[in-house]
Amino acid sequence: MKKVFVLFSAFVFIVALGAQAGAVVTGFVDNPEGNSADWASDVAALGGEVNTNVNFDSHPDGLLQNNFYSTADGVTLNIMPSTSAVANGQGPGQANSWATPVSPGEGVHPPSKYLMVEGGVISLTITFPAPVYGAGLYVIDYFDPWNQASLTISAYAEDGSLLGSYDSVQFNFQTDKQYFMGISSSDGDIGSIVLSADTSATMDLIGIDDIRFAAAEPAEEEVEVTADRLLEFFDEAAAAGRLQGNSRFKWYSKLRLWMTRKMLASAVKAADRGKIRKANTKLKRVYRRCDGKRRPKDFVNGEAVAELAKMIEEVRASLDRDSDSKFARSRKR
Ligand SMILES: [Ca+2]
Ligand SMILES: [Ca+2]
Repeated sequence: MKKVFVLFSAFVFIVALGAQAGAVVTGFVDNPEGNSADWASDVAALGGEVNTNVNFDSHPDGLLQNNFYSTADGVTLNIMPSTSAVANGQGPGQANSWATPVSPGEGVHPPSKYLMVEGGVISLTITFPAPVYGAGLYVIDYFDPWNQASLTISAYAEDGSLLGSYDSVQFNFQTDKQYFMGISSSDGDIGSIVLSADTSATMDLIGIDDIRFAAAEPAEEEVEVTADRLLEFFDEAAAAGRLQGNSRFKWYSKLRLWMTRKMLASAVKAADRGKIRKANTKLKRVYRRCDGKRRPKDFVNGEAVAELAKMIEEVRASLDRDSDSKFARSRKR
């Protein structure tokens, strides 16, 4: 009975570990003078490529056109109130820059086109064509020193489920100072983000500029070197004369090439039969005969020899991974 209990606890532990290994969603809102840099290094570490095109600079003045960026950058914007419009300048420019606490944010917004948001209940939804690792934007001239009108940034998966939601800090960013709010998800599963607030209590006007998002880089095609592929490579290289037996005597050179192939074939056979350790030992033996080191003397040489050695190491590493996962599976049972 005790044993059953121990096994059961181990099972629960493994299940808990599995759950923990899920996506990590992070908000970048708490560091008003450095949120954008924090966000940028986070999405860079995740492998995202940042798009900075959605900056309104080529957008005509006037009402926001939801699909203006949909063709080139794949982004759709939806703003409430819909009377919000693209304007040119430093920002809303509201006067009260003294109510404390004041934050310099990330500096005054350099004059350019931006989205001027009408006050009240507001929301900006940014939808991506394919899920992204993260997104963020600069809010200009935000005023909330008394915590009456916090801004919320939320990320949603493509199916509309909420991934995470983060509130702004309480500061006065007037006049026209920039406050970056960003969000990231380690799974790269953000389908849209929403910035929302109710600024009725503060009669605050804000601007939005420089929307950024980090698309997943196109995945590199990984070709795993298998034991069979290794033998194929050996035969092709030998036939093309790129791999030869290492001897100045022709007959001995042929013999060494043949012996090397025999060792390799026997390793591949062991791997195919699931005899991982045996295969590994044999592969190591071949490796030592083609690794370019003086001792023991290499059996093969030629221009393909370095690649052969590299491939053998790759196959050995993948055999190790296989045996590790098999070991883990047998332990779970
Ligand atoms: Ca701009
Ligand atoms: Ca303002």
